[in-house]
Amino acid sequence: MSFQPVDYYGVYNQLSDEERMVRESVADFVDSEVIPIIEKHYQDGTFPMDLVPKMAELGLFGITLPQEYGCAGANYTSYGLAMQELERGDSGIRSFASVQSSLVMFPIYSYANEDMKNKWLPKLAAGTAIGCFGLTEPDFGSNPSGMITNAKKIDGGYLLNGAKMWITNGSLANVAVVWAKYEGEICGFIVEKGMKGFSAPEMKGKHSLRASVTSELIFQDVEIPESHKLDVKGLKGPLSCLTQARYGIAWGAIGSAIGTYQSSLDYAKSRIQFDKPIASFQLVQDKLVWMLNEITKGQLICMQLGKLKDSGLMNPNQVSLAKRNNVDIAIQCARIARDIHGANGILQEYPIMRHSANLESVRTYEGTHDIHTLILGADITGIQAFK
Ligand code: TGC
Ligand code: FAD
Repeated sequence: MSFQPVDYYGVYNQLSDEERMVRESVADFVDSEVIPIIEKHYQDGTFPMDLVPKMAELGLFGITLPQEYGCAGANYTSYGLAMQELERGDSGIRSFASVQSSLVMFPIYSYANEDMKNKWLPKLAAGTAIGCFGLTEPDFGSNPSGMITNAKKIDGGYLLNGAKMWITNGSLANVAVVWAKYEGEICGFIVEKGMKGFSAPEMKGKHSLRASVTSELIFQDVEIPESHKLDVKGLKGPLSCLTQARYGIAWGAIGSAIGTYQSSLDYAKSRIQFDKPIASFQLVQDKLVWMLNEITKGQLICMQLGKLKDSGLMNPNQVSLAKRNNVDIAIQCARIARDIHGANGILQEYPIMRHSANLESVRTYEGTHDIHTLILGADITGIQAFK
């Protein structure tokens, strides 16, 4: 089913021609290619690999990076709009594009040498290579600075040992950006599929983000050439990538909320109880208005965040506010949508439970809701409350 865009405050009127074109082309792609097939993949617990070349053709991988590496060279508002539309389809599809763009292509572009950029960026942009990002470990999630994965110097490179967990696209990936301690400092390494001692078993049994592959990464004496080490030291390396990805998630969550809102509005107008559409009842209208109200506020946050980012004025704490707020309201929208759909709300014919379950992961990854509260708390009080 194709819906009219949700744009109560006319924010799309402010878009440039290019931004408008990106949003509309990704929206068409989601309506025609994602929504018809996603529920089956969700049920089967598979990622729809057929979509990868089509997403590449739309320029969705590394969309903000320069054309010399095969990328679209678009601005960050366009990137955000693309993420919004993808997540209107499914958080797993947006996750795939987020990881590829913000967590793999961004660090390779920002911190790798020219040979590595030329080797990987064009393939990642074309979707002929897939990437993943390994930061989280079994015992270090919110506190990545405690990681135990480590690199030791050997002749011509490094020996990598350790394990990562919860890694999106891990088993699909041809290349992994992996963070490990070297001489006590966090450093980044480019690890390639097929390197001896590197394996990426898939994690099974998820009730959330089922149309997304999640894996462990295991490193047993993996020899990494010197040229594969990234030129950045400390936690600011991975955190700089997370700022990019969290920015996309803030927009994406609004897409998910739009998905559950549109389905609710449509359902409320057609579902008859007591001889009237349920949309005619005040309590149902109150729920629909709450959803629209929060979506509109979330859109305004994202539009302003995009302007700040495109003008180089955005700071990471502003991204924390947007990610924290927008994911939270998207979860509440999914909960209200379930209510409005009655029993039908639990069926796979409607996108509600899928969005709702997906958002539970989105609330946790890229910094939990509470970690973003603490980031903002530290920013406004000047007092860190993490430890
Ligand atoms: P802290 O002392 O605050 O900072 C260490 C250094 O990093 C700098 N920094 C940043 N730089 C760039 N961007 C940011 N957002 C930054 N935030 C901080 C900071 O200035 C400092 O630099 P320097 O030069 O002084 O060294 O670090 P901390 O150890 O106290 O930790 C802070 C905390 C807890 C906020 C941080 O560790 C954190 O964000 N934890 C959450 C972990 C997380 O988000 N993991 C995500 C894993 S990846 C993932 O989930 C992908 S899901 C993908 C998908 O499927 O879509
Ligand atoms: P924990 O850190 O153990 O937190 C548990 C609870 O304690 C949370 O509620 C948290 O807010 C709270 N808590 C922790 N510390 C504090 C504190 N100081 N004060 C108050 N409360 C606190 N990681 C990657 O590196 N790459 C990926 O591609 C990736 N993809 C993912 C895909 C999925 C589907 C999921 C679910 C996760 C993914 N992650 C990935 C991991 C994700 O980033 C972590 O799960 C997240 O950072 C939280 O870590 P944790 O699960 O270990 O929770």
